[in-house]
Amino acid sequence: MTAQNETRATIVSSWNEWDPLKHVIVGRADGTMVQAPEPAIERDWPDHGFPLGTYGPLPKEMETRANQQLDNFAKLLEDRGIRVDRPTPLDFSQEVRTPDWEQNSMFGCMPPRDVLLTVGNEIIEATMSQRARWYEYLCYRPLLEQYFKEDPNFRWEAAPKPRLADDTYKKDYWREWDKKSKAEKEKAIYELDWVLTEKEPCFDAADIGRAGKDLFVYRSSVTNEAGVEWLRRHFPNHRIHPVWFYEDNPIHIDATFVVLRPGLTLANRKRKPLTPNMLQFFKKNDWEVVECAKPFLDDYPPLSFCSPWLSMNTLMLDPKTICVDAQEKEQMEQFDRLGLEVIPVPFIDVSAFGGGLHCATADVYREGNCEDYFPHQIEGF
Ligand code: ABU
Repeated sequence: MTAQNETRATIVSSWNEWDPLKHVIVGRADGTMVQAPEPAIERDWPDHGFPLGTYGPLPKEMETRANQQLDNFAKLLEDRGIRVDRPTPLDFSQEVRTPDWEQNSMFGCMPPRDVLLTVGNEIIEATMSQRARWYEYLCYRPLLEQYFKEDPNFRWEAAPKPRLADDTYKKDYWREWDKKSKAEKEKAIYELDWVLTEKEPCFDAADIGRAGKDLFVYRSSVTNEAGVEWLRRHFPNHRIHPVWFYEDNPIHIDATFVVLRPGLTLANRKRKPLTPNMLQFFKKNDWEVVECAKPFLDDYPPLSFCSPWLSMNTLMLDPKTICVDAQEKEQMEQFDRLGLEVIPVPFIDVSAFGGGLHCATADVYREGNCEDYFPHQIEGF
């Protein structure tokens, strides 16, 4: 924490993705692993030393570069008067277990956005849906304990820990997926036939886009229908909108469909919305849906499970100011044309550690209240 921020009292509150940001968590790359295989995912990167079935730490020189970029980003935020806290990494190479399963490794703690969902004065630890990420919340416990002591109004919540036993997953999902024809994969996309069953609620916090009273929840490969339903029951005063898109590797709304600020969303140019009435909903409320620019990369970078669409994975510091990965020239130009002040942030080396600028952060405090940005609701959305 810088001297100017040392006195900022802890208040947990954030209702959306754009109000002035005053306090944020920025992740760390330390010890991040190429995860061991499990029913939810299998990494297969033979050209980079991790063929199917293998796992281990990402190379040290990659970790050093990623941490340099994360530290520089944290400093940039602090220099703008934003308080920055950091998680406490664990030994992610350790084997973990519950009574239901054993898993040969954990993952890391670069993307706090995946784990922590801030809605108003509440932070929820998401269920997560991979065994390697089941214990990831522990990296944030020192901070959450501190916030609990310092802010008497902070509501600290944890969604029900899923058992992630074998029946949480469709049997042999990935082997069956590889055998599917193009038409069968297409069918799976339309039917939301992803690896999770509906045995228990599962969601990643990064599948939720926050816009005051309205929360948009991506029915992705890591968030099932029961997860959406849990969120609906947990937030009775919000309107929960499940959304889905044309994508065969669906993960996280923050590289898919981003509510940028009142009246403006950024839509992935490839992952077209499939949700009935979704675009009409935004139109009816006078929100513009802008297709994102062409990303810098054509394909996934080495050892990364994150797509080139991290180009859209940005952090709003206030409704006019946006942090963008410095390599994404076309995306920055588009934001410039949309009237945003763009802050380029070198972040290319962080991708393999689990995401971009939005993933690498979790809101603790933004000014502002819970507003209704969508007074015109549409039946069935
Ligand atoms: N955590 C964001 C990853 C999204 C993507 O790979 O497209």
